[in-house]
Amino acid sequence: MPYADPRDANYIASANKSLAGALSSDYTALGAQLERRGTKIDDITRAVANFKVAVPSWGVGTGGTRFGRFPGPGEPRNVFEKLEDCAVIHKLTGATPTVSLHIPWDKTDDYLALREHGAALGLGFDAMNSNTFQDQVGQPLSYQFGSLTHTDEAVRAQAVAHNVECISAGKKLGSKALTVWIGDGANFPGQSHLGRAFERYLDSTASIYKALPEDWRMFIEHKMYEPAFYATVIQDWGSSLMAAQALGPKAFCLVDLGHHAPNVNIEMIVARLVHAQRLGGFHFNDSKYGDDDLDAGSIDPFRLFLVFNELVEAELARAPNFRPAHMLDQSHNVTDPVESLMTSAIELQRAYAQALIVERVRLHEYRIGNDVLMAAQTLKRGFTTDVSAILAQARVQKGAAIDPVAAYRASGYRAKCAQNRPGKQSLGGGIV
Ligand code: LRH
Ligand code: MN
Repeated sequence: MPYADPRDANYIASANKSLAGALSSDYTALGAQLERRGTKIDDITRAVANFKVAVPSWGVGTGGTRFGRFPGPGEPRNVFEKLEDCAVIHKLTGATPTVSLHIPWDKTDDYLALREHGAALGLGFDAMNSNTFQDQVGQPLSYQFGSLTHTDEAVRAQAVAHNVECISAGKKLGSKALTVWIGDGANFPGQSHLGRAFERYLDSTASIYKALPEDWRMFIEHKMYEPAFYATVIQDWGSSLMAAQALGPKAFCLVDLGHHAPNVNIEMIVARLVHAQRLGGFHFNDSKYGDDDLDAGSIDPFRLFLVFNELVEAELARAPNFRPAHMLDQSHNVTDPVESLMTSAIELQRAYAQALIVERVRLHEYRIGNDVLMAAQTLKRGFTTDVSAILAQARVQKGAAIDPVAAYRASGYRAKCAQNRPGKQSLGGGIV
């Protein structure tokens, strides 16, 4: 298969040629439709073009479950190759200029060289992710019974030191945030003292908080269950908010969409965290049952739209301290990770554009008048409007591809990687 670098601007321009005509007529038609609703399409396109979401470094390799992992061809073998794949995603979508690293999965002995490699690829670094949910080879103390909340002070100190190490790596990379997700919890009633475990969490994270540079933020990520199956120390947004408020103004709550029980009203949680001025950001993905880490917008796009509806309401209200960091956090077990991450970034832009075109003056009137049906219909009209032309136009304005997946497939990038990156056949379980 002939190969063309999908990151090359000329390649992208040539891939767009045959699609430009159709896009222009679709864009004009949608523009007329929105004009009748009092919305200027170019304003929406500009906002969508400014929308950014970080790619998880751990998402460009093939993911797995505890039952197994089926490595795909040409997987990245180290963080430098991961960045090359992330650059493909950004060049073809124009929406993912930063990468969120996970330590020690992305540990390297030369973070400045990594920063330069990223810069050469047009990439920066988003929140750093610490990992005290796995034991590393040669690690003195195990995290089997917890990390930041372990009953043994020495294990807690080891976990704190790891987080401080992530901050120093992030400083070299130009990152401005640390995401702390821990799996600490209990599998059986009686196994741990629920109150004291939380106090140990506050004590340990206070030490991490002290190590944060002035312009950094700390994102606390809650999760209902897994790997703990009875009680998780930071199980829900309430525990996360209590911790953020106890730690200080640099601590915020991060909402991973998959970390809630089915049918939990996540947009309501977002509205509350906006009100509390503690919404730090998101790990976007989708799920039907548990923390399935499926592609964003692939299972319940209406729920994603309702989350972005809250974000647009907060934006329009100029909510104080409102600067959410958007990140994807997905595991790609049966698709090409590059295709899934490109598609997911675009589904976030779709939800954002749909929320931006909602006729809010009309919606407000129906709400005040308790015209319930028309209020619901007016909101839903945003969701039922096909905004694909706006998303593609925003990509063109960023020098990206009108049809990223088609351009990616036609480039032969994956086949090239399969050639250049002889496979590593680690068939074990686990997400990476
Ligand atoms: C935990 C989580 C967390 C990451 C991990 C890869 O489920 O969402 O954000 O550290 O996935
Ligand atoms: Mn997550």
